Amino acid sequence: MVKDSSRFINACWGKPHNAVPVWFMRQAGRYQPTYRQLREHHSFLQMAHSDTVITDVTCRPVEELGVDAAILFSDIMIPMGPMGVDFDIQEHYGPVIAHPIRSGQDVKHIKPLRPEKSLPEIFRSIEQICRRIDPVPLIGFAGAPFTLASYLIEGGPSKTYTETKKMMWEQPDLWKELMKRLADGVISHLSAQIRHGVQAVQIFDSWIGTLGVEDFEYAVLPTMQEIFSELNALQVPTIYFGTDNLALLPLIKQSGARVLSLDWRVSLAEVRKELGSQVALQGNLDPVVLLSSWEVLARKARRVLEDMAGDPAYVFNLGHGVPPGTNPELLKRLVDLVHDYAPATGSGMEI
Ligand code: 1CP
Repeated sequence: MVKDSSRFINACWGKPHNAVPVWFMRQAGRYQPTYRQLREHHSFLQMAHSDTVITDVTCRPVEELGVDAAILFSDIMIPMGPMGVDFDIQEHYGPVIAHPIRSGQDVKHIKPLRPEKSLPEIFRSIEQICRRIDPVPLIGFAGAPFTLASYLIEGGPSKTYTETKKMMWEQPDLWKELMKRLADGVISHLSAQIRHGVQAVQIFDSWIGTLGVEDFEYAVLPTMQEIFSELNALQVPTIYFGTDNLALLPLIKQSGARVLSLDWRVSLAEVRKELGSQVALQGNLDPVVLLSSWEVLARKARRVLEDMAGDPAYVFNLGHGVPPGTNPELLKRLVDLVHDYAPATGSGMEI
């Protein structure tokens, strides 16, 4: 089969292409021996601020696995540093905030982001990556305001999001102000990534599923609509990722994102029926099957592909990130299985 380097972008727009495109969240990370070697000598933050490391770690999955897109090696927390938040990323745990944000004073300290000025290494890397993997596209990303706020307010990973919800309910004006400052940072960061060459952007709202429908509608949706309306004007596909968010999907569709990235708890075929053909879908293999046998993995992957067979507006991915213990060989076989699956047919499709 002829390699179609634009199949990921075409699928985002629902345009014809010659095989189902595939990439993986966390395709750069701990499951790779080369990543673990680099990590032995550098902290995560050192790696995420070195242009040569960012470039190399971002490009490897394209070169080693044959995925249809690269995703920038960075973290949703990286822009928080120049916005005035003191944090660290701890091994096997995640972000830890030195002074969790709880008061009006704390929120006032969150500064506007001037991305090219404060994170020049990221933009140098984007240019290097685009040259190195051309014509394969690079996906830029940012954390969504809600998920970022959950780290800033809780001070780290959380299961209950108690302080976050309390601020949202008890101090709605402060919450709005925090959402606004974070949304401005997201828009500046993603617009700058697009200016420097990324061909699509994904916004990670990993923990949005903790919210009830009413809270999402009033406390988050308007912010997401503003972000996607600004970004859609830049003419690149916009992807909105969340987990455990089935009940929110009709509202999430109203966010304006071009592509919805969903987890394994939903049936993509059902979601397609429910939401219609106005959005593209991405997902949704349970990442834990990567830790099972090839037979189980292949069966579960084919099941996802069957759900979306013949749908041109579909990108294969996991429902969340690649788990650290994954065998890279299995991931490579999975890429081949997706590409060899019956082509995404439809009228006018080149096969
Ligand atoms: O110790 C290490 O080596 C760090 C592990 C690691 C890595 C490889 C962290 C810490 N971040 C990353 C990279 C990363 N983070 C990418 C790279 C690009 C790729 O996908 O290949 C991306 C897109 C992210 C985004 C990110 N960071 C999200 C959204 C996606 C998701 O996984 O839900 C979130 C929630 C974070 C916070 C974060 N950073 C790191 C960890 C372990 C976490 C999660 C902590 C938690 O469970 O709350």
